[in-house]
Amino acid sequence: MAKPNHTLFFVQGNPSFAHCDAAVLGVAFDENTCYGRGAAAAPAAIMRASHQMDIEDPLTGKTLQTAIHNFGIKKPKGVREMVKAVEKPAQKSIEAKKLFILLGGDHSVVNGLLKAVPKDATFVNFDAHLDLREKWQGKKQSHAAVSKRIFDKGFGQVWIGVRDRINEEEMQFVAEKSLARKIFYCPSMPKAFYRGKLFSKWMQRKNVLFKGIGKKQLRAVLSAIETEKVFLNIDIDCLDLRQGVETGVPTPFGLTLEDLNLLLFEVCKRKKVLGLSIAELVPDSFNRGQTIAAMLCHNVLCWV
Ligand SMILES: [Mn+2]
Repeated sequence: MAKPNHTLFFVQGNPSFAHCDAAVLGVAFDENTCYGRGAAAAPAAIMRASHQMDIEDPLTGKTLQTAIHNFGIKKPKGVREMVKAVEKPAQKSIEAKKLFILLGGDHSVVNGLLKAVPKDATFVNFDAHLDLREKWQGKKQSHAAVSKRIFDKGFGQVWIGVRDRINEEEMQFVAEKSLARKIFYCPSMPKAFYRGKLFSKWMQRKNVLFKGIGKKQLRAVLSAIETEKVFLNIDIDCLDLRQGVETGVPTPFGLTLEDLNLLLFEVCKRKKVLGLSIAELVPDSFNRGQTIAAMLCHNVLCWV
């Protein structure tokens, strides 16, 4: 159950599900990581950090009025229990047309969404990684294979923030399934990027995102999302490390906070957002990453 400090934005109370506009579930689970641990502590840290924020929409100046039901923070033992813990609250929220906020945990928590999200929705993945491996370290439900699981279920996907180092297995899959136009890169050296042998073969030049995303790039991203309904799937490692977030698989370069915000704003404005997941955040002792994550939740709540 939600404890007083385990609520999103509101210190007291927990609005009943029937009377809420959105619902949040925390999943303290990081068993599926392959490098840095600590994401299990993120849900509580993000909720705590949210209490320190001014809850005003930066664009309208209005205070956030959304009633958010809290499903609490689950501590599942093992993948199967984790998937089950996510499935019911996700299904209940999405069916009742309430924005579902899932706070991981490692990225594998998204496996719990696959039954709940309707098939006519696109997963908009903000991630440094494609996560398109068939399995990783022998696990099909690894955080490094989560996009492949989404693909297997037949969902559309778009990736934003993917970096230079992508393995050949994933690239071949991208070519086979003609996914190149769905992937937007944040390479370390955008102009030199295409001289690299591996990349010139697979990728689309117009999909390289430069800092300070312009109208043209924004249009390309939006047109790659082919459905009205979307689920926003944020792996916090989409952000450039210099933005101050700690994460399980740190990857230099990536999206700035400004660009991530802009992309979220445009998607919220133009699409029907069913929910939002934030995964792979490792809370830091200065509360930077968890405050950024709380802000992202807040912004999406304001903009949908
Ligand atoms: Mn990632």
